[in-house]
Amino acid sequence: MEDNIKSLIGAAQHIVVIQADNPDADSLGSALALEQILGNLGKDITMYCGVTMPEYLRHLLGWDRVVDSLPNQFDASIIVDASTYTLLERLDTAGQLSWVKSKPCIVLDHHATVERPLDFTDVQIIDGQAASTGEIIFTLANKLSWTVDAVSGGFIMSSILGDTQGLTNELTTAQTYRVMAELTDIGVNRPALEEARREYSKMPEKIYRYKAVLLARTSFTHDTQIASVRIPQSEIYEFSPLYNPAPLIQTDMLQTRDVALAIVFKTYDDGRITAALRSNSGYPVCGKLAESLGGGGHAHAAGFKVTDGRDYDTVYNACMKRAGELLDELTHEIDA
Ligand SMILES: [Mn+2]
Repeated sequence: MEDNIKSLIGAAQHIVVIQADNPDADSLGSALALEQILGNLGKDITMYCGVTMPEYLRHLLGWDRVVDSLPNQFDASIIVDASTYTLLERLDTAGQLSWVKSKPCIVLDHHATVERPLDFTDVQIIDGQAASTGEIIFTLANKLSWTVDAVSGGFIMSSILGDTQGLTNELTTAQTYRVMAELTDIGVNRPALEEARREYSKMPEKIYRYKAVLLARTSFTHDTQIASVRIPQSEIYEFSPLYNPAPLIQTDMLQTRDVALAIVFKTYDDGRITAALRSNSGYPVCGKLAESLGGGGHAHAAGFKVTDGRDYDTVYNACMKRAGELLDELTHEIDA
């Protein structure tokens, strides 16, 4: 597998590194690390993502070199942190997925099970044990004797810290700590990375005051097990460009005693309703709840979108009813 990658990269001069339509610190850190590592080998690298890099990722210097259209000419591509068609819709819609398909393509990912897996690529390294795609790149670089310097190492460490939420979640393994130690040895400074990240995620005063409004508006229902809030379109337009309102309060909701599930509804003037669902460990209800309303996701993080004209009260009541049932089922399982 590594030998295939070595020969594909060796034969290519201009390589496109592709992020899926949900960029995060892992995908961007992986793209920037590959840009640095392969750039040092004399390759020309273009970083692509169909979606604009969100504000909170802009501490990763070089984010502004990511473009949203493929170059006319390239020799090979590397897709990072994704291995599904579902997350490459922008590329498909732009009519450019066929360009990717017509040339050698490498996938580096750590999502073990995905819907609609990519089936046209030449080599795939999909390691479900790796905490992040950055960790896979570090291992690959060592095997192929590609030099990881403090710059590319910093991007790799950022990708690991992003997906493991600072080495705190279950993705973190002993190997993750080993990679962190080796990155530290080559000069990567974690405190400096953390400081840069904090600086870029600071909120403006206007958002600080808006957070108080959302906290006051939060309802606690179902014996305080469910925290929820509604954000209307006027507020989305006013505040979203400065800060994403859901993460602004969802963490605090989940840090409130007895709360199992945190729901942020957004309602739009055209009737569209969306909901972001997050739950505490021990309450794996988000995916099922989202599915019951036509959405999807993971056990502890999911979402849904309603566009069929049902009004807010109807959707809210259906969501709360199903959420209550799912939480009660869990409680009963624990009792039994
Ligand atoms: Mn990842």
